Amino acid sequence: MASHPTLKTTFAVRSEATTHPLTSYLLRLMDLKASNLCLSADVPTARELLYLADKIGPSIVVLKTHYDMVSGWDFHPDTGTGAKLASLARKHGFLIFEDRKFGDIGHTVELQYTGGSARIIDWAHIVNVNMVPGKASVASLAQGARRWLERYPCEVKTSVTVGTPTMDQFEDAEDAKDGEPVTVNGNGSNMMEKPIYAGRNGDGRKGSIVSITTVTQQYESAASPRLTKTIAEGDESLFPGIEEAPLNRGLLILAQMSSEGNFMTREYTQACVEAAREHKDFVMGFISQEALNTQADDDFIHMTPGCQLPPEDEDQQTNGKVGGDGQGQQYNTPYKIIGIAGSDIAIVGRGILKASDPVEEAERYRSAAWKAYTERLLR
Ligand code: S5P
Repeated sequence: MASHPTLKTTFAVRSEATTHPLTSYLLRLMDLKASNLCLSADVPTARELLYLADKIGPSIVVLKTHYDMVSGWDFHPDTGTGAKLASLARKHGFLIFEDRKFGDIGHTVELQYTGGSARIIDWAHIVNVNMVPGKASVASLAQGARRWLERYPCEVKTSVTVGTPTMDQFEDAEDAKDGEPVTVNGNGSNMMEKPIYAGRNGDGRKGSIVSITTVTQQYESAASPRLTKTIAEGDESLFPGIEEAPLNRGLLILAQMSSEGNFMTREYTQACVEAAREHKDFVMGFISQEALNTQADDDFIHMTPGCQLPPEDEDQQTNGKVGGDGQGQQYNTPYKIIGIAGSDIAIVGRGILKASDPVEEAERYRSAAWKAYTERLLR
């Protein structure tokens, strides 16, 4: 690991220096939560994923998903699993990183990122790319994110609810014909109600309303105050002390891997760094095993998987390597990854997920990774 000023600079100061809005936000979140931990939530069902995100959310700054290993994933854009994760992310203050490792030609990866049933870009703040096909995949993902952001201000969010009417709705709908829409609200959102009557009385007057279908259309602007508003105290659905994450999306380039005998050469890693420098407005940094900032103005963030702690009574400092999983995965301690190799965020999956108390274990990892960072600053 080459020596670089970012290794000795606090996350708070780095958050002010970086030009990437999402990197800046993440660094502030890290400082606020005293956490540089990412949970790799590799669980088989959507129910477990949402449960873990809610329970472990307070300890982490990034939640990493593999949506394609999750059964029961609900693809509904407004009420599905992605949307639910996004609301837990707002509640606990973490970013969602879909570990999709896009690895195809540019045109294909752009469509995989922005389209399909999963519509990854809608709910994942961060994704990553396996750059083996070449730098064009990075350029195409950047283009996809740019186009998505440009479309966003005009996007109409439509939600439909069906329910029994309230007194107000009853009065509003009094004069309407059966099934005919009535506009009842015009302040920025359009709300249309279609009253359905049980039948007509003998005198030609309408019978009682049995259901009201409410169609709400909201136009969310990128310049909306939602983005700059500091979260009001007492609102439990929003993490206090910081505004909501910006809409800007971010990319991590898979520059090095944790698996034994992988084929990522030094030349490949160097090409990843060059691609990152060419797309600084979109690339946040790397999935790597060490810090890769070398030029004076490099301010990339590094996230490192292959992380486990030895059992509680063992000294992690004398034991940088902690074995593997028998399937090629290799593990190092947070001390080695953050303190020695200079990475910023430790990614932990089974080390936490397989513990008898994953919530408590996540705190043990958070505290070890944070200690490794604070000690690195002083060393
Ligand atoms: O080099 C890598 C890159 C990644 S993103 N090695 C990895 O293990 N990962 C991912 O990190 C992997 O796909 C898995 O989701 C997680 C590690 O999980 P763990 O259970 O071994 O901690």
